[in-house]
Amino acid sequence: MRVPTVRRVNVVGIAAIFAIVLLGAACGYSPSSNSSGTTLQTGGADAPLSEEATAGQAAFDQQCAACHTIGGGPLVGPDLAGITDLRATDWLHSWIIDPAAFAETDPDAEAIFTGGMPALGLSDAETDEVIAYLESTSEVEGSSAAPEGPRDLSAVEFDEASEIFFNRCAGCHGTLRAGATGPAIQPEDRTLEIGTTGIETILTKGLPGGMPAWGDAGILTEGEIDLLANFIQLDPPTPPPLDLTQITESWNLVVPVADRPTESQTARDWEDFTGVILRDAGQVAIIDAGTKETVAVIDTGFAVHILRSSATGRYFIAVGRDGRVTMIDLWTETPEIVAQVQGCFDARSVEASKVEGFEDKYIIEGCYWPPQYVVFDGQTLEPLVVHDILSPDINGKELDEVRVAAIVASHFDPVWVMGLKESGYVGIVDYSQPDFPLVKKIEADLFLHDGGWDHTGRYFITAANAQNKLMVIDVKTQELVAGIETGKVPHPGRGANWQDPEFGWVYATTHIGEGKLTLIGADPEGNPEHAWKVVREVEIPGTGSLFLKTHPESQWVWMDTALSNVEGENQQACVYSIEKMEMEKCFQVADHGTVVHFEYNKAGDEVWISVWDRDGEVVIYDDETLTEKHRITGDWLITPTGKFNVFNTANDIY
Ligand code: DHE
Repeated sequence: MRVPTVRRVNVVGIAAIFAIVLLGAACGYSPSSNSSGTTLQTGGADAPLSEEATAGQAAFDQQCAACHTIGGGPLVGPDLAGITDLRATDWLHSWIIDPAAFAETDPDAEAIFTGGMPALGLSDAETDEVIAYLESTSEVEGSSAAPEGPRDLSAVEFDEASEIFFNRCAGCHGTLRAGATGPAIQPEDRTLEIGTTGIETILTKGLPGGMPAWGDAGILTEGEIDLLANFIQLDPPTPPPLDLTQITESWNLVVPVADRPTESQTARDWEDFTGVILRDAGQVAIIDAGTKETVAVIDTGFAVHILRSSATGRYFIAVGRDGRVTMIDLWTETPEIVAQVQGCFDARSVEASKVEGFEDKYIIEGCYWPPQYVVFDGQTLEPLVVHDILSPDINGKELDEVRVAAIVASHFDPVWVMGLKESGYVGIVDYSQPDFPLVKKIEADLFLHDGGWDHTGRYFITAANAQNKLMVIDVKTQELVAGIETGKVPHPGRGANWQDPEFGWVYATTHIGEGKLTLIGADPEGNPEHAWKVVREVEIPGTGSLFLKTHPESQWVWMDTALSNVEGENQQACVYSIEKMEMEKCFQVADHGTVVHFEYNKAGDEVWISVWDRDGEVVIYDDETLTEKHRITGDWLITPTGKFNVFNTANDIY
């Protein structure tokens, strides 16, 4: 029997982050279940199992045991002891094959379907084997003990657990655990009901829908899992605020402007430098895309997330998960840090002022925590202002946490445009006004995440990924123009723009939750009948992708299959042909790690790809022939993720 495999993460973060998106859809958690226990048991009948039941047991252990026990009490899903006495075989079959679809046709299924249990992808035969195994356990009695609640944590343990939560969980579940990309995991609505054993099992084994197996992957120790399992059943600590005075205290002007060169000191083409994030090393490598030489490896701080370029390209600005912003000067002989500051405790986005007259003048940082944005001087990072962004969401629901997601800078107006994740608004900050106010909040949809410009730079397109939509904002008129369903959890990165032979200009995204490239018409003037509608859907192997990229000079669109749950499939890249309007090919980039994120060189004739692993690589392909041209390796190349070419990033070429 073929049992679909659940790939385990091997680098900190990958599915750790994105696939966790699907955690909410991972298991059939039945809140009405009242039988519970403390021991994890996945079987129990003494009689020898039939061949069918034996195969079913293997499938159960692999696909179901993270959520269900048989006689051990509920985990995320109910204890399945005696389930075959309760439900007919046909009923169970339909439920296991696709609970959501079954719930639409069967009232009993509808009554218990919480949206939690996913279709596991089992064939009819495999499903029958699982049912045969469940039948073989029909003598086992369910446990009725109450879930084991949390133990008291000492102050030291609580602090340690808070830190683990912040590093591993807060990105998806929110600092206050109210959910966003992942589901809410607050004590009252989830974790107390699951109990310590259940949570430990989930943290160790992951969930079929994508929650990473932190324990099995060797990322969290048993001790850390114990701490975390108890911690998330206790009320979350209120994270501290960070005001302008504190931010200013963190400011370190390493090289004053007067001491910096007034023209470039390097003989290299610094506009063709590519910054490579070395995520777990807390570093950024600067590589000369022309010679492929590593020009500098710079310590920037904890889990650097992205780089952006100042308008002229002279400065790289890095932002890390610790909220630290680092400014790197590329005009010195060797690139070096000229200023650093911490505007948030947790952050993912940073951007520069880009409109004419404001080049290299200001920098904005969007915080995950506290709910605020901070504006800095664009030469020194001196903090200028902090603005609170906490507000009710677009439906009027009061919130305790609103995170700044993607930020883009207009090339036409002195504004930054940013997704306000939990509240579902897109905010517009006018940096030509004193005090850098949030001048407009446009209703979009909930849980805004990443996004970028259309080919004209007039429309900001951002994923409301919990709604499976791309939202289109006309930044000129400051209005929402469309919300388009594209597939399961769209994840455009900044997206990709090109001219489709049939539909003219399009913008595209791949998806975290399914193997699909979706193109939407993005030419409201030339092709109004197709504008902001899905015009093409192309299947990608695997079950999820993170990033895609193209270039005005290219005839290809590159994308990863990083979230595939098929062994090895996460190590390939796929290339879509713009001319042929179909997938050209997918091929293996590495035999280790996870292949992720694409960037072009300045000329647009090479594509750079990261192999995200402790033994990381950056693999460079000739964009015309699609053949490998160069492979950068080395002990220092630890967990490369995002790559940002100076010219392309400063000019928003994607
Ligand atoms: Fe990212 C962009 C948030 C996990 C690599 N990521 C972004 C942006 C946001 C974001 C809001 C858009 C920034 C902008 O344009 O201003 N990312 C988050 C998360 O909340 C999430 C899901 C969980 C977390 O805890 O961080 C997350 N991101 C990841 C990863 O696991 C990745 C693959 C590796 C890493 O760094 O941890 C990752 N994110 C990236 C990259 C970009 C990015 C490379 C920029 C793409 C681009 O081409 O611009």
